[in-house]
Amino acid sequence: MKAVPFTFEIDSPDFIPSTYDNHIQRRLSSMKGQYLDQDTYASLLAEADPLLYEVYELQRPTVPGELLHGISIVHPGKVGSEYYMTKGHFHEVLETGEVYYCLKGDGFMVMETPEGEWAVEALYPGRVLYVLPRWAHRSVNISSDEDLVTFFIYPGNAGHDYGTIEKKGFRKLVLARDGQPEIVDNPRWGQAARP
Ligand code: S6P
Ligand code: ZN
Repeated sequence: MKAVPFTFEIDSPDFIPSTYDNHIQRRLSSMKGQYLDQDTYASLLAEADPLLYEVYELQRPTVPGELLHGISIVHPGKVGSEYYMTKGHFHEVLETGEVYYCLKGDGFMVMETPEGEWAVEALYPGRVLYVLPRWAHRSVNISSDEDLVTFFIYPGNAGHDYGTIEKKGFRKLVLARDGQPEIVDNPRWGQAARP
């Protein structure tokens, strides 16, 4: 791990950073229970396990004072009428904020608190989004042909709680209707893990 100030560039084709430590790839199989159309999810998975999104992380100590950062790339695609999206998570240290800066593409950040507040914010190039402490967050790519690329940065000690979303899902979904994204209530909320 570098012990001097360091930099990286993200202007290379496909927005892959010039330097990174971890390359995380998440596939359809990691989204069990999250998509509304469970039959389509199962039939797609029976044929292939497409890559939904990738994260390039710069490794730093997971302690207060450090800032973890990197690039997230959600590819275009759909499961039924629901767009490719990230798993989404709360931070383990719930009172942790996170900044996203959209570099490319067209999407939404779906957010909610444990108390049931929700918000959906557009992501487009040049837009900065501050995800408040306590808010779970999931990026959704609503483009039919372009990656959704964001730079993210958050405190080193935040940790991740994926389990709550894996079990319950998000309260809101983004679905395509007549070619346009629509925010709808998630009828499976609270039981996402159930087949
Ligand atoms: C981490 C930050 C992003 C996400 C990435 C993938 O706190 O929010 O780096 O990790 O967008 O999403 P997920 O939900 O699979 O971690
Ligand atoms: Zn996060």
